[in-house]
Amino acid sequence: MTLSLKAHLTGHIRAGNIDPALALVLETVAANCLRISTLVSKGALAAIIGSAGTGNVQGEEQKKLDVISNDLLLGGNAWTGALAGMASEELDHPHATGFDDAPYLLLFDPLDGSSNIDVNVSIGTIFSVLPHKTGLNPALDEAYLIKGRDQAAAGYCVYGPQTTLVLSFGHGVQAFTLDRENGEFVLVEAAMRIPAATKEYSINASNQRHWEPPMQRYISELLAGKEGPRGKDFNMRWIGSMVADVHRVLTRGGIFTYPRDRREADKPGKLRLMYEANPMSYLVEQAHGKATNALENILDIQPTKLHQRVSVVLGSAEEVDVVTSYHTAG
Ligand code: P6P
Repeated sequence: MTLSLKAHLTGHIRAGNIDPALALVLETVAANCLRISTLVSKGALAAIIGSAGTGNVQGEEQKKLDVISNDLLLGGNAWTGALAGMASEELDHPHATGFDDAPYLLLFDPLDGSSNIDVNVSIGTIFSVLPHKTGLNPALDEAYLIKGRDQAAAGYCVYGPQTTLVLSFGHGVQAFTLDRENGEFVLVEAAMRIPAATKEYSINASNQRHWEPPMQRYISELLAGKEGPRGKDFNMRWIGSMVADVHRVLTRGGIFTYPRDRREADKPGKLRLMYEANPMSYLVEQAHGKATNALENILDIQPTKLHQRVSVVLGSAEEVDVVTSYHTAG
């Protein structure tokens, strides 16, 4: 029996596992991801390739699809009455919906991996749903500074050979693949699980000389293969889109890391905590993996800034434990 996203959510509402407002948020995000997927699949035919000629709060050049996806998610999620506000990688500050008493906040990276857009490599949308603490102004950053462990839900949509939506609201991790013939996201995996052990790692090896010594030690041991201290050969993958690399880890295991870089002492890492690391870490833990900043669980980090960055080590528990042990050893 094929189960659509709506049927899946309806079953969990009936079982008392999710409230209707949160289910509505997830359904609306999915509908907007479908629209983004359609645009992405058109590429140059839709005149949406290339730079928008603007920059974002991260100091990064915005691609046209970054801006289009961001606007689509803002407009497409503002009307439901379930969200008090939204925060985006592409916005300096949050956008209040006007429903100030609504129960949730939505945070997103509208198009992760946009440097891959022009070369037809998988990209995606990453989202996090936080509880809205009434009394906190949803137009201000501080309403969003909630630990990742307290997320109500998290997920991503990867625009690749298939368009696949992966999400969790605390009852494991489910995957839904888009059936373009009827516009439905169909359940294809009811419980994604990351194997504890792996032989596959994911890192941008060109930064090797800038890593801290514990990370240099860890990666050199993987490279040493079966003759080295790990006693087995490893394979490496690096797509350059977190959403695609993490999807592979959730699907077949592995360890993904973007460690802090000694070139930028003021930045603890490249990836953003609130709308990249937290949602992915929530999914990874729900799938029996682990996610740390090489020192502590990412989900336990108390945010202090909306766009703060973090070092990320996530995936198969055995490997995350090795990396964290090297960084916390006296
Ligand atoms: P690099 C994409 O820009 C991103 O934020 C993540 O999706 C990805 O994992 C990382 O940066 C890639 O960074 O330095 O390899 O280009």
